[in-house]
Amino acid sequence: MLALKELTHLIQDYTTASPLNRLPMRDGGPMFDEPLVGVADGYDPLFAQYKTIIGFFHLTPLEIIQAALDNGESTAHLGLALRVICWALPIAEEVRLSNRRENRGPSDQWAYTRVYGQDFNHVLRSQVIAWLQAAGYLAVAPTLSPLYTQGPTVLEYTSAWSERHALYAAGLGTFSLNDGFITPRGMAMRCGSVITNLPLPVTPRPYPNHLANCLHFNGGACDACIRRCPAGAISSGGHDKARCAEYQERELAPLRQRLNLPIAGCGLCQTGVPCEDCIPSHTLR
Ligand code: B12
Ligand code: SF4
Ligand code: SF4
Repeated sequence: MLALKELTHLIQDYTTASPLNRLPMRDGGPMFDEPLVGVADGYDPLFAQYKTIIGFFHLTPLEIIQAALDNGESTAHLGLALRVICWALPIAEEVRLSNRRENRGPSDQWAYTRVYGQDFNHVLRSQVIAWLQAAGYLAVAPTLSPLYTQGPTVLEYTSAWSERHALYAAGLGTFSLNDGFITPRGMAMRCGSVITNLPLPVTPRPYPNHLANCLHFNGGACDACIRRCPAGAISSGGHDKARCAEYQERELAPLRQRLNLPIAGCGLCQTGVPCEDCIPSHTLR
């Protein structure tokens, strides 16, 4: 049986070695450092709560894996276990440093990581599925499932499977003032997940609440991301998603055209801030 340690090494080694995890520039370095890996119990009551916290359209791991089985088959196929394998891909230093220097929109490296990094993340999802299936287990990546939707078809600026909420369940970090997810390797990261019936040990959730890693909520009086946001989309009241999305759509159009990218993300609130590459409360103690 595939053990968690073995699977973690497979994910980490694959990320480190993959030529797809490289910036598409001359002598381009890696987009992501070695990933963090965690495992949530697919039956954790949190997933049912997400139907209230996020919306009724948000799917549970059981709903996703059931839909992947032939219609009418029972969940006896699952055996006793239902697990959500989650990872965070910390954005590499070169990319983060380049974005730190910007103040109106992303660096070229950050913009490439949004698109090519997400392509790599999809390849990693498929690879994790292949390893699990080769070991004889069921495996589905929620965001590759036909059930997955995002944007106006569910509710504007949300989705039927929030990767960050899965990571929260797996103990990989917490949310923050600006909505970004802060892992032990910081907020500058992309993330993914795969649901399986491989009975892996569930990783502990060490954080007292869903905002614990953000200095703003634990005595640090931090407003760094408020000051970093060129759109004025972050305030002490939180993150204005519409303002953030509209800014990216409107102001990043010339950059998208110049780099020939279908989409670009600004990410200034994720770089040049105390939570960029660590849990800030821990470093300030
Ligand atoms: C829609 C979307 C957007 C929208 C809305 C973002 C949002 N905050 O939801 C827009 C276009 C604005 C956006 C922008 C960006 N995005 Co985006 N986006 C998504 C997408 C497709 C879905 C997000 C979703 O479903 N959200 C659900 C809502 C409900 O989440 P929420 O409002 O943040 O959650 C709050 C509540 O749940 C609340 N809460 C209240 N009570 C409770 C109780 C409990 C127990 C818990 C757990 C939570 C909770 O806490 C949360 C924070 O306030 C995901 C991919 C995916 N499928 O997950 C990527 C994703 C969230 N985006 C990502 C990134 C990188 C970005 C950008 C940095 C752009 C870029 N690439 O440079 C910016 C960052 C903006 C920001 N400050 O958040 C990453 C996250 C990285 C990170 N460190 O958090 C994701 C996960 C993509 C990926 N696969 O890695 N994005
Ligand atoms: S910059 Fe400060 S306030 Fe903003 S998310 Fe990070 S720790 Fe929280
Ligand atoms: S909130 Fe949106 S617009 Fe503001 S810095 Fe973050 S990604 Fe950029």
